[in-house]
Amino acid sequence: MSAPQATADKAQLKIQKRKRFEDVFPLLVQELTDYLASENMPAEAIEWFRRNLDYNTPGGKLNRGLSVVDTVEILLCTDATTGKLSRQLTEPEYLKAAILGWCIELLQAYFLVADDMMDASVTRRGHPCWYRVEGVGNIAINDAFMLEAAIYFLLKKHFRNDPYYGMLLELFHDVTFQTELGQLIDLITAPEDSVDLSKFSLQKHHLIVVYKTAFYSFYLPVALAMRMAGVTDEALYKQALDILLPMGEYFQVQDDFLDCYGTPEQIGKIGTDIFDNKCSWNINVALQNATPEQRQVLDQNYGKKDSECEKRVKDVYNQPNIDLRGRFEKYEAESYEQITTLINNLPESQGLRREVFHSFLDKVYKRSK
Ligand code: GPP
Ligand code: MG
Ligand code: MG
Ligand code: MG
Repeated sequence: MSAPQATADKAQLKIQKRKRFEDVFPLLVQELTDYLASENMPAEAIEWFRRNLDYNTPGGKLNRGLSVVDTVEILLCTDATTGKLSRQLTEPEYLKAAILGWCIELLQAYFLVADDMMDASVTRRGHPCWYRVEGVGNIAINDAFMLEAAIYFLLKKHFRNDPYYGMLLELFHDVTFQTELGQLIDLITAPEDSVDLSKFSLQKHHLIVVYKTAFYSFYLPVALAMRMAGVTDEALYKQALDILLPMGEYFQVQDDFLDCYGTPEQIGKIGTDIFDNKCSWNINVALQNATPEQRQVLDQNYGKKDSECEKRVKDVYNQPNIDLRGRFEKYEAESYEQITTLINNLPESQGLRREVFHSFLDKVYKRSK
């Protein structure tokens, strides 16, 4: 097969996988809304919940959800001798993996609805943020809670009789708490009324991003899949964590970079980090390399909720001695190299295959959205 043909086949397979996964979501919406109906909720409430689910859950990249399915497939279907996939997931196996995947997408929806209010964001996935939709406003707070509640409803319905049900609950609870801790540090490091760039550091940034992003976006999909695949050796979870946290940190640095350098058409959202006084990767790298004059510009214009000020900060980012684009490209290449080394050093076992991590890294490397 020619190389272009192989690439085209791979792209086609990706589209099919996404479609199959997306097709599961309406079934879950049906189960959730049926429950409201069985509790005699008014039609208006059922419609509201359906709209909340549909507006906020699908429509993203679905990396987290698809990674659960891919990981379950690799763990359950790889032949121990050849190291190659020797079968496909059965329909019931696929469905369970996809439901776990959608539970992470619901967790993500819950976080994003709330995060957009906290960050005063304007758009998400190319549409107005949910709290900015006509008639929604602060009801979005309750809607976020309901997206979270949907996770536990679905887990109970589909996994209650499985021996690993308790572990799934524990994972969702632990990771939610960790994400909230990350969000807390993210928010209190970015007070609205007092800009003090001397409080920022890459060390602080590392702590924020591991907690607010890496646990739920990278560790959770793989750990859920490992539970479903029957992996009980705790050491393997630790090995997975040691690769997935650096991968999650790399992903959030991309998010920070794209907040400033991605176009709204690409990333589906309008960057707010400079307005919001965020301890982002960009500002930390700029602070490390700024001349005293540039530092003064940053001190006077960062976190000001003003487009002119934001532009002055971006101008500093683009100065040749700071060159954020260039530094990001270097960071991206080095991170990829480091994470690949971590993956290749992993002792291959039936419970944890290198392909799980290669496949996840492939989904996010050099992303532009
Ligand atoms: C991403 O930060 C982090 C989250 C979405 C976690 C939110 C956690 C809560 C407990 C609500 P971000 O603000 O940089 O994301 P984005 O750029 O997508 O707004
Ligand atoms: Mg945000
Ligand atoms: Mg945020
Ligand atoms: Mg961001």
